[in-house]
Amino acid sequence: MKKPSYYYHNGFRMPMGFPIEGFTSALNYQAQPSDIFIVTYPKCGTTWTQYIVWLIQHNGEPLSASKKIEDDIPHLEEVGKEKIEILPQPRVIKTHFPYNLTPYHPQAKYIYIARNPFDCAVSFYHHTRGFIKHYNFAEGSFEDFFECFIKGEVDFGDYFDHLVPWYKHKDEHNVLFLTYENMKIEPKNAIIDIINFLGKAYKDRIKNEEILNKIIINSSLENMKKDQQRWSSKRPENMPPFIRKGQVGDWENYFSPEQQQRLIEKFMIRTAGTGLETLWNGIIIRS
Ligand code: PPS
Repeated sequence: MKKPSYYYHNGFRMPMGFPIEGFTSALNYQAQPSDIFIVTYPKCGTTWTQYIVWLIQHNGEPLSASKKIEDDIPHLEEVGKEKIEILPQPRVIKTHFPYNLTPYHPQAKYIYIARNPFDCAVSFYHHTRGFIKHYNFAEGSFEDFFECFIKGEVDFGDYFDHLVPWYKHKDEHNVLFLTYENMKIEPKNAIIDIINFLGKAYKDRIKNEEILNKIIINSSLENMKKDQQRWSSKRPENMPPFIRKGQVGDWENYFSPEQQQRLIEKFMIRTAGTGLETLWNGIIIRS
C-alpha cells in the first residue's frame, strides 16, 4: 500500500513544502477584533469562500490578472503570522487549524464550511496525488488514500476532530456555520448569509442586485475554474485541476460498498449525540 509523505509537527502531519516556521508562528498569531477567518478542514470549500468574501469586499469585480486569491487572503499556517500582520485590516485569513489551535478573539468572525466526509475524502485524494512535491503520491490509488483518511492519517489530522469541535461552537455570535452542499443548492442564500454575518459595513457595499449577481457569477465554479487556470500551469498535465469537479455525490464513483460502510460507521460513532448525525441525510446514505 502506498502512503503519502508528510512531515510531523506539533502532533500533525503536514504537507512537505509548508515551512515548519510558518506553522509555529501561525500558532502565535494574535487575532484582531476585525479579523475574518475562513475555517475549514481541507477540501471542504475554502477557496470558494475566499472568492466570495473577496468579491463582497470588491463590489463583485473579479481579481485582476496579476493577483492570486492567496495574495489577499493567505493561508495562516502556510505563510506564518508575519505575512498576516502586514495585511491591512480588516484581514481575511484562511486556516485549516482545528478549533483549539485557531487564533481567537471574541470580536473576530469565523466562517466555517463543512463538507460531507465522503466527497471530502475524494477531493482530498485528488489533491494529495496532484501536489507531487508535497506528498509524493502521484501513483497512489483511492484505496490507498482511503485507508489513511479513515484513520485520520492525513494532513491536518482526522476529519471528525475538526468538524465536531467546531460544530459545538456553531451558534456563537461570531461563528457562521455553512455546508458546502447548501452552498451548492443556493449559492445566493449562502452569499447573503455571509454578507449579513460580516455586518453593516459589508451590507452597505452591496448597493444593488447587480453587485450581488456579479458576486454570484464570479464565484461560480465555471468562473473560478477559469480564474485558477491562470496560475495552475505548474500542475502536471495528467493531474486534476485544483478546482476539479465541484460536485456533491462524486464519492459514489470511488467508494466500494465496504468503504462506504466503514466510513458510515465512523461517522455514526463520531457524530453520535452531536446534532451532526442527520446533517447529510440523503447525501451520504444511499436510499
Ligand atoms: S483546499 O486545498 O483545502 O483549500 O481546498 P478547498 O478549496 O477547501 O476545496 C476544494 C474543493 O472545492 C471545490 N470548489 C468549488 N465547488 C463548487 N463551486 C465552486 N465555486 C468551487 N470552488 C472550488 C473544488 O472543485 C474542490 O472539490 P472537488 O470535489 O475536488 O472538485
